[in-house]
Amino acid sequence: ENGRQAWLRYAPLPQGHNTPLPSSIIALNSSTNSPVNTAGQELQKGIQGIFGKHLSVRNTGKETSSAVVGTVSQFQKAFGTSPVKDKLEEDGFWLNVKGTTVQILGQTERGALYGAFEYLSMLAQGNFSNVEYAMNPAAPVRWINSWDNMDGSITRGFGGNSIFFTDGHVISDLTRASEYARLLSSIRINAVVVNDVNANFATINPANIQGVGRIADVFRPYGIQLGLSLDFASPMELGNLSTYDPLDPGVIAFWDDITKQIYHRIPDFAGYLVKADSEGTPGPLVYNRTLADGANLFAKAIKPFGGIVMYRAFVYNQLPDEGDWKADRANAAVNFFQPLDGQFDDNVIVQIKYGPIDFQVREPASPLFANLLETNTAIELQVAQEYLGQQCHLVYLPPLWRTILDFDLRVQNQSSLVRNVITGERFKRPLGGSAAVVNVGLNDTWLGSHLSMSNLYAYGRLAWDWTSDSEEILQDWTRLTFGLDNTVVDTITQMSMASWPAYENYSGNLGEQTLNDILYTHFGPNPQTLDNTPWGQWTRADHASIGMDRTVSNGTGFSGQYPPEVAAMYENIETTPDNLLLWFHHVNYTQKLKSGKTVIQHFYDAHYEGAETAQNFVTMWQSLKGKIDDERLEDVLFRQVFQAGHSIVWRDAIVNFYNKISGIPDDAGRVGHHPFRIEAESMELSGYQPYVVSPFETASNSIAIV
Ligand code: BDP
Repeated sequence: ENGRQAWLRYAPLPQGHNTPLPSSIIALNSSTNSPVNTAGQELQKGIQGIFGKHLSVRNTGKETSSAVVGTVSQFQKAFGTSPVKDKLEEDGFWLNVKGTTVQILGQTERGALYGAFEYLSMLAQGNFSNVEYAMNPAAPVRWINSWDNMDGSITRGFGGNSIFFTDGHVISDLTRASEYARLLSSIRINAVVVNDVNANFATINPANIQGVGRIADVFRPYGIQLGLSLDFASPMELGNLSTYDPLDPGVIAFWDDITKQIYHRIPDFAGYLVKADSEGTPGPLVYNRTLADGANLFAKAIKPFGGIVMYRAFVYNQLPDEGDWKADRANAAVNFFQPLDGQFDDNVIVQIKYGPIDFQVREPASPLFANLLETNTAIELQVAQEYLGQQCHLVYLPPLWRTILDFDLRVQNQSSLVRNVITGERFKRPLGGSAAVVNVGLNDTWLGSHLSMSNLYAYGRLAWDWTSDSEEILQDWTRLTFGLDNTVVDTITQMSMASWPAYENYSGNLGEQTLNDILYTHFGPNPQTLDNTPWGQWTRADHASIGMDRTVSNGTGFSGQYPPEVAAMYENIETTPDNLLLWFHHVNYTQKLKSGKTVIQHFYDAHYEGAETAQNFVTMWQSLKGKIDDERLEDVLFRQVFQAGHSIVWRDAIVNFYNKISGIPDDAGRVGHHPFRIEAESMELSGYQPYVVSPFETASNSIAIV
């Protein structure tokens, strides 16, 4: 149990079973690249694992007492009629289980494969009910963005090196890429962009197009399409042109040609992802062209082949000269993109990070979702826990994601939930959906942590249906990953559901963002970097007050980017929810919250509470000994012990910091007092000297030993 099978273990059921099973599998397409063929193999493998029963896979036969998998039209051809009563959309499927007769039919082959995984997921969880239903996706784009680099490293990768690249080319053994595709198809992901958004032009040289073509080949049987991130300056770097101006005929011809080469090798290529004019990447603004000019350049090249362009809204330049309190990076996306609404081609989707800054522990929903009414949009989430403990901390993310996706932006004073915007439903857009940054690597656990895999599983389930319940998804995942024992399911549920609030409590409260090291690691506490970096993630804390005034009346004007009802809510301290108070307002540490506590006392209490919850995770996890395999038990325990310790590092650094700059004591007398702690400098030291550290909050009493 090293985790490599993730949630597709097909472990034998604990008490055996006596439910009659189909006596054979009929897969209505047997060509090796076909997802229906894959579905047949997967059914065989799953039933073998779960029940120890070997079923043969055929491509014709008698329907009764068989599990038949195929498309609706393949079924009609084979059996004369279709049993499907509901409308199926692209990628949708129909599952009909009547005792030993099972029909799994997709609108497309990919949908049929999804249906097979759905049936297997039921069986693996011991659910033998008769069912009959159709399922359709919330949106056509359910993508993953890998931030893998050609040298084999992964940007913000915490689970080993790339499963796709090494040394400037595609790796020869693509076994892991194929296993990854299997996992992803079981959660109904339909495309993976394989290279980092900070793209390398070499990815699209002729040899590498052949290489990524091999990745597409191993993805294809699982219904996963391949996408690529582009370097906007490739016409210069790779094509030897003197410009990359998006309106230049030579540049247009360059991209037409590259696109042709890609489709020649990968006929089902999904599309491009573009990060331009952002954090130093080249883009159309260099030539005084608009971001729409940039996006449409690729859209036109790829349109004849049916591909799409995901153009990222993560573009910002509002970095202040010192003292410029109006500057606010949060304003950038709307400032850049809103004036271009209606100018993007129909096969462009603007891909928007969930909040206006950058994957922080708490952000308001990006107001850009409310400002693009004639443009396709998608939400960008991050399974990679870049700012959220980097897979060394348990942080179950769906509750955070749902907070954003369920937020009502009240565009034109009508219900406008973010999830209904991105699916295209609210503004009647033809395309939309989501992308998640996922950092799987060569580690057997994929993400470096067994428990973090619940985030990947849940992302797929939510991208298919944003109304799915975070806790139910988690419980399905737990049963599939760790077995059916109720104590195991309850314990992992309790830990996971408490984990995002705990992390927020010990890492940064009241909309302050994650107070971590923003300059380099994005990991441990470093509250001072937030106001001393060029990245624009500010707390604006001084000795008396804290928070960033983003009101229209006094601040940066950000709150005015929301439609009137929401803008009015955030403009006013009284109506701003406590958990975003310091995101929108600059207040005294003594400001009273709705809870009745002061801001500073809330900081102290929350940090102690969050760290205490993380301590409890250790004992909760230890209680599972004997109920799950030792290998994964020990591996997770190691991480939980780390999290417990690191949460104390977090707690003490942040409370010491605010205690010192505000000078306001903790009502409960905890800050600075650690009755059970033996300070290193108080010990008898041999060969060590006390040392005053800087920044002061990184050691208790500011003293370490060296
Ligand atoms: C930041 C990451 C950086 C990414 C950037 C992005 O630290 O590595 O390139 O986001 O999303 O959070 O483009």
